[in-house]
Amino acid sequence: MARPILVAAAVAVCLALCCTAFAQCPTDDGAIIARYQLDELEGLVAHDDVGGHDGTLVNGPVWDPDGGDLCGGGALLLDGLDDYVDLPTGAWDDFGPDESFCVSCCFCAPAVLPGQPHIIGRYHPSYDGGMMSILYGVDFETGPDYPGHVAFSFRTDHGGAATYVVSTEVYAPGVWHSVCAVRDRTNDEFRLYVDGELAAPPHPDTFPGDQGLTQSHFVIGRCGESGQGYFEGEVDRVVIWRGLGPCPAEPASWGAVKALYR
Ligand SMILES: [Ca+2]
Ligand SMILES: [Ca+2]
Repeated sequence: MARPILVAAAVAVCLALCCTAFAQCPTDDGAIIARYQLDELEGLVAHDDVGGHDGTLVNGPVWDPDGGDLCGGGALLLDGLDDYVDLPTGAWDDFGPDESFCVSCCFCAPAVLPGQPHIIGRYHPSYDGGMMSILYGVDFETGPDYPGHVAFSFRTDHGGAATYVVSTEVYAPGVWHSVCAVRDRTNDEFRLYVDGELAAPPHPDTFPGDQGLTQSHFVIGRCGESGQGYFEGEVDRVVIWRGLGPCPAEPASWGAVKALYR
């Protein structure tokens, strides 16, 4: 009985706080292969206005035409229980072993979330084809937890452990944040940007050069096909780039990264 009230409260918090919050939105530099503005008013389709790889709403996400940050035009509210958006399977989002890619999104959570909430997830139960995630909070099975931190995790199916790039800082709930997660195979490093700034030191990419990111597919709001790690809150403007997107590698251009956000 209390759930609709909580969801309504979450919307109210986001609406009250997010519109006045500092917020940035990635621009469209680079080779975008999919872009979800999440501006729909109704229905079960999240349209990809670049690549046509439309997503499907599952288990009742709610369109919020008045939501969204400076990306504007509305956002999608996920309940943190079972809501997600399934993006299409297929080769459209496969990345070769030496191919760079970038995934960005905007999010606003009603609170610091427990567990391992996935804003973006990509995971196949067999681990075949690798995995990646953008997380608002990390709960490691062993070792310290990082509630309220933003993290980027990645692995191929080579059998080793996943790499986690965890933000140095905690990012407050109730306000919008933008995230860019980059696998840079030119410089062999992973980079994580939050609100237009490098959020952690670049992490070496030591995965073997014979495996990329294949088979699994992107999902908004949970850990890929695992049915775990649901995100609660609003998500806006999910963009997937082939290449470095708006996040070039050279330290001298990190200021330019911020300039690329509006
Ligand atoms: Ca939007
Ligand atoms: Ca639901």
